[in-house]
Amino acid sequence: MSSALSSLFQHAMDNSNDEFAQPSDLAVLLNAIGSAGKFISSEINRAALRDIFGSAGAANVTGDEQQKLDVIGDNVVAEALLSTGLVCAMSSEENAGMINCGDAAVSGEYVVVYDPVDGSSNIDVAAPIGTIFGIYRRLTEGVPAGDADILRPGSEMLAAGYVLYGSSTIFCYTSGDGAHFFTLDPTLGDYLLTGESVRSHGSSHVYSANEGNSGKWNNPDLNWVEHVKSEGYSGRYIGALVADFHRNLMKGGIYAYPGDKSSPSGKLRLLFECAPLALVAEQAGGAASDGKTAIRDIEPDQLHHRTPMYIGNADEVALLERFHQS
Ligand code: AFP
Repeated sequence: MSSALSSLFQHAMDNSNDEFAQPSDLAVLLNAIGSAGKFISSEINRAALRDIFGSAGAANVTGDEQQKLDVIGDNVVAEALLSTGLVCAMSSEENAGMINCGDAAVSGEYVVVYDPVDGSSNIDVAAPIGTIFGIYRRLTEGVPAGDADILRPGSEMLAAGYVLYGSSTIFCYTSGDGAHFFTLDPTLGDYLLTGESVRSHGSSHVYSANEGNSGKWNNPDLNWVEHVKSEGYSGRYIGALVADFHRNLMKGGIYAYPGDKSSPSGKLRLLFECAPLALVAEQAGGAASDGKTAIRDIEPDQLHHRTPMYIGNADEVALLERFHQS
């Protein structure tokens, strides 16, 4: 059993299961992401001092302006994962196609999808951002991993989580047996257990949405938001999914990013953002839906597949779905 000061690595060693090729693989993969997270955390803390604020001067594949830290974070996570030799395929929000995994494309057992710096428009104003990841076991054998290994629903994910860079740095993971939280002790340089099998907070009448877009929303979402406001809900919107999600998990609430008249599939990316957080939400007793279908049941048709998402307290997600039923 984990003690109160269990490290991330030790905890992951104890939480492996038969779906991993080797008992230590989960710990090795999470340790790699955690190491990248420490580096990103340190870079963020000193971003203004090191002139790594602001735009990298290009847009990513889905048209979002890339920040310098998006590029740094993307490379750091990829390098950390490649160094494990366990990863046969990777894809991130910042890359159009799969990332080259070299020899491990044939021999590696795992596929990792990630958003290295979620909410990157928050960087320049020292507001919270995060890294999101999901891990699958590969399907193919003896050939370089390809689309069949990576274009899969979240229901097939073995593990997922995020690193939140806020007033402290939090590492969250699930391997299908609860959602566990660790806090980075900057003095020790280690993530220490601060919440095991955490349960999503009960409803506390909070919604997180970019209501500035409501002029383009469809009736189900307009009716829902009018309803929650008439019930006296509070609005809380940080503008970084990881931070909004984490806040609502701990304090109760629902995050909503609907599709709308100009973007029917919304903004969020299924593989890099939605499916991993949906697994965490479900493991904490919450839920995630596109309004009708559970997020983890959606089959991606491309790496950058977008979907509307409503995620958080299960009762709040069920209420939202009732507005989408007709
Ligand atoms: P980036 O990862 O490109 O910074 O996008 C962040 C994000 O996908 C998600 O974290 C936010 O909740 C959402 O965008 C904010 O979008 P709006 O600015 O449209 O509210």
